Amino acid sequence: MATGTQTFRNYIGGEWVDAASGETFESTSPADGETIGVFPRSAAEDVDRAVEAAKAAFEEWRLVPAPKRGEILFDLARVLEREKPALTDLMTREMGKVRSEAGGDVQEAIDITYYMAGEGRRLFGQTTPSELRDKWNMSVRMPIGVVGAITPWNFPIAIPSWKLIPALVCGNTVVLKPATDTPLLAERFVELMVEAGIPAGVVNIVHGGGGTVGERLVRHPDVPVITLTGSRETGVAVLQSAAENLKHVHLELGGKNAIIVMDDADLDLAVEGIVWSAFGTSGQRCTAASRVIAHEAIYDALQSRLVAAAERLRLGPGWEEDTDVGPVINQAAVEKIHAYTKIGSGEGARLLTGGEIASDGELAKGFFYRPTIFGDVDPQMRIAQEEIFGPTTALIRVGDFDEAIRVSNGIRYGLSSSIFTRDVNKAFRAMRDLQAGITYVNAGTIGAEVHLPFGGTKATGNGHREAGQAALDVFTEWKSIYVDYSGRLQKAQIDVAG
Ligand code: UN1
Repeated sequence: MATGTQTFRNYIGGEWVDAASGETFESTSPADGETIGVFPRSAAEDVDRAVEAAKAAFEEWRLVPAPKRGEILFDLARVLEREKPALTDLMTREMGKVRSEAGGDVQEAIDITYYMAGEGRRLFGQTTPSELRDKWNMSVRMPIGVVGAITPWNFPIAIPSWKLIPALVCGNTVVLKPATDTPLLAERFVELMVEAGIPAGVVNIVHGGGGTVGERLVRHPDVPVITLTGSRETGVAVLQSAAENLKHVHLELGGKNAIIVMDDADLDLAVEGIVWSAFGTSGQRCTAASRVIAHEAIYDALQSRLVAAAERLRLGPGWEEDTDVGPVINQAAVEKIHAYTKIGSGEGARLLTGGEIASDGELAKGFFYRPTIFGDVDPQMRIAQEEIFGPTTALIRVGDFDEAIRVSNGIRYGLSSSIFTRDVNKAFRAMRDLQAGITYVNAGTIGAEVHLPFGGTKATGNGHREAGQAALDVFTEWKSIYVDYSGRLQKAQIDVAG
């Protein structure tokens, strides 16, 4: 796959084009600073052209029978499978995650593409009896129009696929604005869609920043649906900007997910689950476990095992087979993560391991941060309340199950949650009482599968879910249809006698 100083373009109305201004930006690897490619720095006029193309294409695409739309997506799934090794390799370079996780990211896209392709032959509505004789009642899902998809860098293939694939099978067209940290992965994804036979104008990609491209997409009157995965602050701003046009807005925002470890837990399993959830993807998942709530009876044992496990993790570029933890995405991320280390120490939490930028040898070329664990953390400290989005986790000691649930829920977010226990009653109470969109029992906080709804409560979103059947609700609007075949004017609620 070509990388380096190659210049890439936007894809608008079936053509690869530069930004109207001719301006560009570079994508570089967070592991070693290598240039990945050069991309158009687009502006409002590029978005306007893409929306115009998507709007025109919608009139054709919405009429393509859904099973046919599904068939194109089946072809896309096969193309993605063929390209999985190349996309995986590129992801270790452009985004930085380790090879096995990069493969998982691509696999999520393959999974949702197969799942949603099948939806082309379902997209079920309802039929229901009428209260009147000789009358037919049903509801159908209607595509909405142009979907503006704004995607993050942490799942550079999976998250665009969660948004684009269901949007397309439902009959919408799309303008994708990918994160400026991972433009080549998004560009390759769109190239593969073109290869699979998605018609011109149905999918468009416009590269550039949130303040220009994203902002225009969110305000554009011909984009009725916005789907965003990003920070809480961006989500609030998007919701406000979109309010003027009463857009449908789907938001997938932050998390401050906790793993509860009870006194009866399998501690070895819990340690594995915590290390995977806190330090996998260098902690850069919305679902990452940035808090560990430990029962006081096992707190000390858990702490020492966790610290030992974290110190065994090897930092390095994602493409090296023996790397456990890759880089974080950019300089700003390193600075933010390190600022939180200082905040945590300043608040009186005990830094047990990590807490520093890793710059020995080759690591100096990239953005590496040592897996960091704070102990004796008070649930109200900032490091236990705010999303850090890095390899940092906070150990909190609790006295019993009820306190564990209270602490887990005592945050503004509600994405993922987890409990390690062998007590089936406690497990079921946790499943009921944890205020989160996702609860795991005897597993960490990461690892959602595509055929269940994904998203969270409270400040994690605005009530929508992506993936699974729930995604169809984001990308369709219900229409209720009444057909009267009595040949008479029958009045609902009035002519109901017999
Ligand atoms: C995200 O971090 O935004 O469950 C998505 C998981 C992954 C998806 C994470 N399947 O951690």
